[in-house]
Amino acid sequence: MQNRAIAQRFALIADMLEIKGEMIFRINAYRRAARAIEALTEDIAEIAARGELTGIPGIGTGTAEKIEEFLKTGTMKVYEELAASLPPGLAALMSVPEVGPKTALLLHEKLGITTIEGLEAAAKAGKIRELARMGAKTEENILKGIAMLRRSAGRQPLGVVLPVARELVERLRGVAGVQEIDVAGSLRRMKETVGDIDILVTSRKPGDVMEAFVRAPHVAQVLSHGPTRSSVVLEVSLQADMRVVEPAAYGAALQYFTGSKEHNVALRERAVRKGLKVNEYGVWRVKDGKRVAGRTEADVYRAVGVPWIPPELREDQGEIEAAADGRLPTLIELKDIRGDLHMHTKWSDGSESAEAMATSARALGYEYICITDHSRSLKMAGGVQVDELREHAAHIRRSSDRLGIAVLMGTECDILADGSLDYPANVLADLDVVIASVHTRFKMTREAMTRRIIRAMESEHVDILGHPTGRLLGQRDPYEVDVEAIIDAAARTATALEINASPERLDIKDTQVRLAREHGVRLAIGTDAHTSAHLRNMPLGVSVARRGWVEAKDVLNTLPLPKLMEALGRTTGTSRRRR
Ligand code: DGT
Ligand code: CA
Ligand code: CA
Ligand code: ZN
Repeated sequence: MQNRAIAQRFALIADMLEIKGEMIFRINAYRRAARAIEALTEDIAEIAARGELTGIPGIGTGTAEKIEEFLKTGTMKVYEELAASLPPGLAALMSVPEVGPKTALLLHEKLGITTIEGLEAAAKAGKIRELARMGAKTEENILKGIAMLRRSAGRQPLGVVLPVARELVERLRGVAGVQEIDVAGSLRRMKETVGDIDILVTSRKPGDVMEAFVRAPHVAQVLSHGPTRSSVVLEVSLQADMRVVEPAAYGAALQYFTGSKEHNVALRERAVRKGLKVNEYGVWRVKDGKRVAGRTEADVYRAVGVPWIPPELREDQGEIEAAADGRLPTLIELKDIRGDLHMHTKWSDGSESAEAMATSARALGYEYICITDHSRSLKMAGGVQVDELREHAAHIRRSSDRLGIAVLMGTECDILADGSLDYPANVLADLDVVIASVHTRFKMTREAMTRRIIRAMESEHVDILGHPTGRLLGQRDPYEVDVEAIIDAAARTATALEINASPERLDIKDTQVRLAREHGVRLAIGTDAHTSAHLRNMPLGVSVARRGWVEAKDVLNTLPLPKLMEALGRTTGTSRRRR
């Protein structure tokens, strides 16, 4: 699939246009197109072959032509021309999280920097602070950005890896002779970033499935090709290993290679105390060397005296003790989710209408959704003015009945620098759901940021704190904030904390989710969809919840609509609040 390559190309074009000071609408057209393509689950070449490119929300005739051109020629003329007109190395500089197009150009023009190493040296030598609008703080942030870039090197976000791995596994499942096949490792545990993909298989014809593996689409390089083990590098710059194991040991191998390593160590210690030995071939009785389990994973756990433990919990965080005591949580599942409470439409920076989002959400089987566009001060994201918001609400109330799904009216209201909200109280009081989020002024002190957010949560109108730490996976660290204080405040003010399911956020993260749950804080899982394809990211949010030991009852949007309204302090959908 060339989806990713095309999306990246569009994002680069947008950055280059920005450097050249092009019109904002032109830049945004490319950014929107890049996002739309990232969100596709289907191969863009197939959509193009059907002549349906402009049917993708966010793709216009101009960007559709560029896609066709890329599919035909492997490049885009506009890209080549822009790249030729700009100094080399700018793209590398822009890959540093703190460096945008304007800064990259400035660094290049004033200091002649063309590489990340050069940038690092200049920051360390204190040369960047001498430039206009830059300071010691900027240098520090650039160094942090470079460190983050290096830290994340070699690991990929779950949301990027999951679709690629699924496609690969489904293809291999279809190979004649294959009996069982699963992913193991961090991917099966749904960890937020994945270092490599581990695949296990049982097959009557191991040679055939190995052959299919090394020849699969999206394999960029074959590292090794053996009878029972092969390794490849995929186009997403990630290694994938596949092992063929005998059926009698499949469960043991799956358990072993799912990890985590720490979980396995703890499980083995428990086994030793029972006179057992666990390895990737089975569970063995020490006194007579007899294999007592290995066929299934459940057998392996049972032999050690505990029930099967969901992979998301296998991090040696007390799950083995909880399992032994019968205290494992009944983890939330995707089917428990009854609606999505966080999404954007054309009214702000989304690409589709509220009706289109509703129709897609209904197809996912949801009972309700809430439209939460950006509030007025967020100009760059098309923030909605008060009178527009009232019109939108009236529009939704009029059209809600014929959509076959309850459409609630809400907002993702900006938390201003002092912790006040971006709409007056009487406007917020008329909405069904108020998400409050920080989108500006990320670089406050920890104390000021914590105070700012807690003040917003103390507003009686705020129901959910959106993407509470502001991080972007592998791109931007969380802002400085006291998450424990936020959790305490959430408990005290009955504000739900969001698990933002957008693949680039996953915010708050698993360990924070667990802490929140232990403090009795309610969670809300929202996709923050900017196009209907993003609504399908809900499973990513559910996996974060599961890794945080969350049950269905801990999550706001598992409630049926009347109960949701009650929890939000409203009587019926689209009515005024009572509290
Ligand atoms: P990753 O790939 O870095 O995201 O993380 P994992 O957990 O997938 O780690 P990986 O791919 O190195 O190994 C897969 C699993 O194999 C790991 O979760 C547990 C198991 N494993 C690997 N090496 C060892 C080891 O030295 N001891 C034990 N007990 N298990 C291991
Ligand atoms: Ca792995
Ligand atoms: Ca591995
Ligand atoms: Zn937001």
